[in-house]
Amino acid sequence: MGIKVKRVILRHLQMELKSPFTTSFGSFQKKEFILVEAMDEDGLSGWGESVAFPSPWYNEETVKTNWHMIEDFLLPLLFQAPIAHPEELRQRFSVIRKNQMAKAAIEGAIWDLFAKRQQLPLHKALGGNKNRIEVGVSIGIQKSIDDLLRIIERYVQEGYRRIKIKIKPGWDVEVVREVRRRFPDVPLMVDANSAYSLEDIDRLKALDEFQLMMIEQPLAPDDIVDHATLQEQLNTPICLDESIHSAEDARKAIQLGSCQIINIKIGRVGGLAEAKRIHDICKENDIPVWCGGMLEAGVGRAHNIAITTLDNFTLPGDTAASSHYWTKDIIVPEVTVHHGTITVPEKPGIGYDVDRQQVDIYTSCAKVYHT
Ligand code: OSB
Ligand code: MG
Repeated sequence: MGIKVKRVILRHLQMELKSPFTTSFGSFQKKEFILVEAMDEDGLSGWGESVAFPSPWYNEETVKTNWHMIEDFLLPLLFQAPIAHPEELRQRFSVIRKNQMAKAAIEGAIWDLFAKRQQLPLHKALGGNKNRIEVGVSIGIQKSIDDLLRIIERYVQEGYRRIKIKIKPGWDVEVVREVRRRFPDVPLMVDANSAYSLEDIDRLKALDEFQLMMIEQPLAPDDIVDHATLQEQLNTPICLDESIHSAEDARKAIQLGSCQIINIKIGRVGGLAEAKRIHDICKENDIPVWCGGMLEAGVGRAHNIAITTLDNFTLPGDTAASSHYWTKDIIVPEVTVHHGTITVPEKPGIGYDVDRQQVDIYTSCAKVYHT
C-alpha cells in the first residue's frame, strides 16, 4: 500500500524573531521559509519545512531556489509514482544534483505522512529509542561581552544542557575567556561558521585552554582537508557543520581525521534518510553526533526532535524551545524545554498539530499543485 500524494501546497511564511540572531556571516531579524503540506488520497496531511534562508550566506540555497527546485523538478518526480517508503525518495531525487534543503523539505512531509498512515510517532518510524532528549542553546554575537554574559546567565538558569556561542575574528578568544571566568564549569562550545582560515591557527589554538566541548566549523564550508590539518594541531575537538552534505562526506571527513564530532542538520544533508545514514556511519566510527538548528519554526523543530531520538545523538543539540524564537509558533502544543530536556511527543507523525490559523497569519503566498 504505497503513499499516493494527490496534492501539495507550498506556502511562503514570514515570522518575526523575538530578538535578532547574529552569526559571522550575517544577521537575521526575521525568518522567511517554505512550508510544505503533502496530502494523500485519504485526505491526510504530512508537513515539511525548508530550512533555506532568503540569502545564500550559510550555504548556496535560498527560499527562491528551493521554490524553483520543488516546483519544477521535485514535485514532478514525487507525483510520478506511489511511494512505498520515504527512504525511496533519496534514490528518486538523486537525478537532481545537490539542492539538499529543497529535497529535505519534501521528504520531511512524506515521512510525516508515512508515520501518520502507520499510526506511529515519527521517532519510532525512524528507529529512535528515547522519550526525552537533551538540548542546548545557540547564542548569537552580541553588542558587548556584558550583554552576552547576561544572556548566558539566563539560559544556564533555565537549565539548557550546554551553551554555544558564535565567534568570528575580533569576537573570540577574549570573549571566551570572560565567559569561562564567569561560568567555569558550564558545558561550552563555539561556532565560527567558516570565519577562519589556516592562517588563523594561533588564534584557534589559543582556544585550547578553555575546555570547550568543541569548535564548530572553523574553516571553509566545502573543506575537509584543512580541517584535518587543523585538528592535528588542536586539542579541542572539531565539529563539522557546513562541510558535511551527505553520508559520503561524513565517511571521507572521518577517514581524513577532519573532525571528532558531526553536527547533523536534516536540511543540509537532503533529508531524514540521509541524516540516518550519517548517524550510522558516525556510530560505527565512534564519532558522536548532535542535531543542529536553522532557527526552525514548529514543523522543522518537530523533525529535529524525532531524529535526535536515534542513539548516537549523544550530545545536546540546538533545538531550543519555541518561545526562545517566537512569540507564537505554528504548532500546538509548542515545543517546551524543562531542565534542558524536551519530552518526545507520542502522537502519530511529527507529534504536534499544525495551527492552520497561525500558519495563515504568517503566509504571504501559497500555491497548490495536483497530480
Ligand atoms: O551554524 O548552526 C549554525 C543558525 C542559522 C544558521 C546557522 C546556524 C545557526 C545556529 C542557530 O547556530 C541554531 C538554532 O538555534 O536553530
Ligand atoms: Mg553551525
